[in-house]
Amino acid sequence: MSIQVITADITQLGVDAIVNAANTTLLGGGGVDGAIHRTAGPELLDACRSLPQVEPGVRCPTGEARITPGFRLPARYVIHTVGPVWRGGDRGEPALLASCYRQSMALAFAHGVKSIAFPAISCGIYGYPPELAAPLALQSLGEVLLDRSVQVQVCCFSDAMAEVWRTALNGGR
Ligand code: AR6
Repeated sequence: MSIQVITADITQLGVDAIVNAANTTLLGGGGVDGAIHRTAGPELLDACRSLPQVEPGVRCPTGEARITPGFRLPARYVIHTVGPVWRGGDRGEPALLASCYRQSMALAFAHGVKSIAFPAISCGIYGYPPELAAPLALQSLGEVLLDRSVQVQVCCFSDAMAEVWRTALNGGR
């Protein structure tokens, strides 16, 4: 198992799959979602729109994941997952965030992905405190990565965010 923390624009990474921190509509938004759709081109929106709705307007419930091609991105696939909105931590947020990482990795394994980059899911617009998200995410990834040879990068958008994740990777030290 290999987990690395980097500071980069996830849309520029030449990995097999990048993960999108999307919303339940899967029809785009701000933050990393907006950047991924802009770089992938309009085909990505078409591909998302063609995914089935599980209830009106919802293509991916919170905590779940869906996969599409990457179109004009260097990455072959985009794995779209929907993190929880932070509401104080006692509304199931940790379990939902852990589920995002697990379901994204399950899709990656099913598609033969050998390298994957995650953004800091929920740590932007959705307000999840990075100091709480990072150890939880790394633990979830560690559990599914046992005995698997997949390269995982956590792609932070700032050095300050990367520092939080590196501290968590080093066991909080
Ligand atoms: N590369 C890597 N990380 C990025 C990039 C990028 N190009 N751009 C932003 N980040 P956010 P969320 C970081 O808000 O909190 C959207 O509107 C950002 O600095 O993108 O899960 C969706 O449609 C932050 O650290 O995702 C949803 O409505 C992290 O990515 C909502 O936002 C996640 O921030 C999801 O909110």
